[in-house]
Amino acid sequence: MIELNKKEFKENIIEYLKLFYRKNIDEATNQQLFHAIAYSLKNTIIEQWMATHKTYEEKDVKTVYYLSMEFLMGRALGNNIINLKAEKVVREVLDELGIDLEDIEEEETDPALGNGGLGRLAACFLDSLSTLGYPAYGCGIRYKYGMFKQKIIDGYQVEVPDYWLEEGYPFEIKRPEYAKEVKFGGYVRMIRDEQGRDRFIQENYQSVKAVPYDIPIVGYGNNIVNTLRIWDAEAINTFNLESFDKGDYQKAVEQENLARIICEVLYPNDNHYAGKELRLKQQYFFVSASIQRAVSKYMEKHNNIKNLPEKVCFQLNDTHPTVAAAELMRILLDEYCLSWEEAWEITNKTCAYTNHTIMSEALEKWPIDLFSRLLPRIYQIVEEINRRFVMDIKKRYPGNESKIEKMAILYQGQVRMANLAIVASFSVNGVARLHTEILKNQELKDFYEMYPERFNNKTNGITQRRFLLHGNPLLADWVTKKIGDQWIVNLPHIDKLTAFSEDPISLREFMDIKYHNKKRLAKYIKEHNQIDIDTNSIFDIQVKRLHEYKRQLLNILHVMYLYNQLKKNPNMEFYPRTFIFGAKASAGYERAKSIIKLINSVGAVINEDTSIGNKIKVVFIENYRVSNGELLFAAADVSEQISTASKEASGTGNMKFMLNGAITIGTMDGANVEIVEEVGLENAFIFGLSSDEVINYEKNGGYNPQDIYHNDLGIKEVLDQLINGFYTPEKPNLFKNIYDSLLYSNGYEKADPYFILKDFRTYEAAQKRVAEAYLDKERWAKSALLNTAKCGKFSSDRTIEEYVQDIWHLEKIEPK
Ligand code: KOT
Repeated sequence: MIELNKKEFKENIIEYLKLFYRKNIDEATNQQLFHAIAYSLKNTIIEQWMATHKTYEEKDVKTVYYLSMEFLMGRALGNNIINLKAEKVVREVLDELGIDLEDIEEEETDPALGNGGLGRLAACFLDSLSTLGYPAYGCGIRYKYGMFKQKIIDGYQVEVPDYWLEEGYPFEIKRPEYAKEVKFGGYVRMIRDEQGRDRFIQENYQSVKAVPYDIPIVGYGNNIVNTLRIWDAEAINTFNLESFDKGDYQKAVEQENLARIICEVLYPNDNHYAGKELRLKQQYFFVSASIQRAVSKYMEKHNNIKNLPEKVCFQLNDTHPTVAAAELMRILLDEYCLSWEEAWEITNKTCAYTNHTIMSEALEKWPIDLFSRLLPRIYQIVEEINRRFVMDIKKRYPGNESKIEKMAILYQGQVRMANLAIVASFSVNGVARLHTEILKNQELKDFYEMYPERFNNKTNGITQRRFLLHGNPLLADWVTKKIGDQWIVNLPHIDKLTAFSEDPISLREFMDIKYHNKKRLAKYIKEHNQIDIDTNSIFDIQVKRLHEYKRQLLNILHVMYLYNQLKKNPNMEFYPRTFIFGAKASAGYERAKSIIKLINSVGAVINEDTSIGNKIKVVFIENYRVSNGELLFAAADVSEQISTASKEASGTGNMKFMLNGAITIGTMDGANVEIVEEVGLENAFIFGLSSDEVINYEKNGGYNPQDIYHNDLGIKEVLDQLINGFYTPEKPNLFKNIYDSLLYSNGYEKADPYFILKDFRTYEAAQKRVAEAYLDKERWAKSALLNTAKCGKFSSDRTIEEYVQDIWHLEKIEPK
């Protein structure tokens, strides 16, 4: 076991401050201290990292490469301290130096190389892979600008660039020795080589140099450190004076520009395909570099490329890295001169695909002209994959054109990436049981019929190390005191808490901790929003990306409804409630941005209205991200998981709240179904249309929200307030777009496509049950505690074990 040595750690901090900044401890800024502490910690991490890779080499292990456009890592310092089990030593040293660890952690900007659930899932998976001792690389892009920082100005979202590397990132290491060239554009020339084989040569292309940066992923207390490898682009060095003479000056400039822009920025779209050429460049860039490197690494130790699937698996995190399959084919065909059949067999045994959404606007469909111009050789290969696949369809369904229409990879001038991913992979998985069933029975029905053995479910999970041990230390300590610390690496153990669910003293302790966490959040809100909130009120929290299907609108419309009721009847029975929202909207998603403005406008009016006796407060948390997420989950009483049934593939915020003892109000969607199955219907507030009902309405052209509007006065009053200037007298038309979307169809969309009015009354009734339930403090405490106790299934450790068992077949490396 390589452990953090107290004496060395302390000396290193002092030494680094001198070396980097010419400062003594008492002169250094917190930012400088952060860097010195992070580097000192890295000393230990590096030792473990090297030892891990030595073991991997000796054992010649099989490795999974998790290919993802997004890794939403969040801050590393606190997490690394926890996973190194070094908290005690670090705190002792910092105490001796008069430094407060929490202050130092605040100095780290969240690396936010992801949008939301998909990117955070990748980060949780890396944590679990290391903790469980499985050999893995995360492969992604070193975006210069990550997810934008959100400012709320006058109630509107304003996007501010997130230059996360400004102060340098202490945990990364540049590895120029593993750089790879990635080629774009040009054309393909076929030549016949000396052995009489056809060879395909890409000519007149532009290329960039992909340079990897490695970030350590520390396992929990097991000496294992895996790698997140993110690629940066540098110009290939052709830009010298000679170029003027050669006439390729233009090309040299273009190559430089390409290198400059390719990793510039993360596309801030969640669940949405924008079809931008630069995005496809990003995809091919990191995929090509990762696959080239994985193949070279394999060939350093093995002599037969045909056994690649025994040692390598590429997991595609949604369709974004799907060019991986064609890139691997290219390498096998063009560089290793395998036959098509040989190359295809290897590719098909090496690639596996995870589907994360059925939202049609998220489906990647690249125009063929763009795709073939940018990736001419890759396109040829896709064409051939498609040609052979269409032959298979025809053989299986003679004369059935509709099968080709639905399943072909190339169709009507587009490359359909999901179809390519399914055809090229040996495994296709959804991310929650309901989602996988919808894939099999609806969205991907034809593929399921053709390849039933490929389909499987892997219900998502989250890491309890970050979202309980780090994010909620009071509760983590209490749990450990009650049942021991096994839960940290084996979350199902937390079920032992069930034994305390009838014990009044334990219940009081549990709720006391919740209260402390509510105070911590109230302090944050006071500092950031200048709003005083009642820590005895119900903290009702919805934090996630802003998307219409997630229905933040349903939530705020209900708040407006409650406010109307209270105004009319100030003495009505009403338990004080604090509605907390946090959400970023994609920069170009106008309706989502209107909803943010609506939430803020409603808050501005209600929070100032003394006539309702502070019974409702509405808070919008600016710049929701991993770090303030940890505070929010810990402080929640109620977890809002209210997506239109069938739309949320899984959700993972739902699990983070549950782990921290919040009770779900939600629809039977995504992983909510499995959450309720674990905790029991009596310990959640479920409402709304089922996914079957939603799907049925959709098949039959939607429903008519006008009936509801005209017949339900409470709803009508709320909707009318969107267009009569009730919340924004100076701009009465501000929310007309929202009003219209709820009541009228336009050329593209049906009226109320997310069934907000349809579900309004059942939501309202469920919220009433929440309010009533909260009055019985002991009953509530029991439910809350049971949510924590029953969340064992939702650890990403369980999810990873299932991926390993069913898909990756990795060998577990035992701690040394
Ligand atoms: C799609 C396109 C671009 C960027 C992100 C997506 C995306 C995100 N697709 N699905 N997701 C979410 O993935 C999470 C992890 O599996 C799920 O929990 C969540 O329900 C998806 O919406």
